[in-house]
Amino acid sequence: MTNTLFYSPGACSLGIHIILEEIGKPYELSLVNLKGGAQHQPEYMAVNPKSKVPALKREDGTLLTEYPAIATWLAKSNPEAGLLPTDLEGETRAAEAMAYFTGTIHPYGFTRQYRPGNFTPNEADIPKVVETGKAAADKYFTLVDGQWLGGDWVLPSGYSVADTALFFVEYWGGKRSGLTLPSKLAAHMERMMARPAVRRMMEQEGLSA
Ligand SMILES: N[C@@H](CCC(=O)N[C@@H](CS)C(=O)NCC(=O)O)C(=O)O
Repeated sequence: MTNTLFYSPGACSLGIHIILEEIGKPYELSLVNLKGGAQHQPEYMAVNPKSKVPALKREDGTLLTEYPAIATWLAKSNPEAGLLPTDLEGETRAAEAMAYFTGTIHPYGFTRQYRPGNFTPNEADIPKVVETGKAAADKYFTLVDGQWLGGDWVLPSGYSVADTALFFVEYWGGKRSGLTLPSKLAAHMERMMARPAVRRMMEQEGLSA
């Protein structure tokens, strides 16, 4: 048996898909059509009652959810891939970065834009919620850019799972929402898209560069 990633093309699960490609061991993909509402159908809810992707069904049959947890588990159970620092400070900084990208930028910058109805019961407020999301994403990107430590990757020690989490919000901002990414993040997104693992993920998910 192999690990199975429940994903939807272009959703935040794309970052976990990159990690699986970086590791390079066999895995399976299982499509959850978010646009068609498959996440709320009994078949997927029996797998993941949270109705979200990413979710990873592991070789032992157990399910793991939440991006930072899945990313950390994959990195630590495949140490030869070098996707997470092994020192306490490095691992903690990776957790800090992933928490911000997945727990702040994703919901308050992008879920607001893509699912505004989750944030207001009033139809008339929808355009305002979308605008608030765009402005928030801009502000968060500026903050991350301003705190950039100067290397090619999020952590000074090198490429890690934190880069995959930054990439999915950069991709949404730069390629889907029409935001202008600050220079360091724009360069990071390009660097990510040059990685063979990212190219393979994009091809498999049908995403354009
Ligand atoms: N806290 C979760 C959030 C996952 C999440 O929001 N996934 C989105 C796709 S990017 C989703 O499945 N949305 C479906 C829905 O809200 O109906 C994580 O970090 O993994």
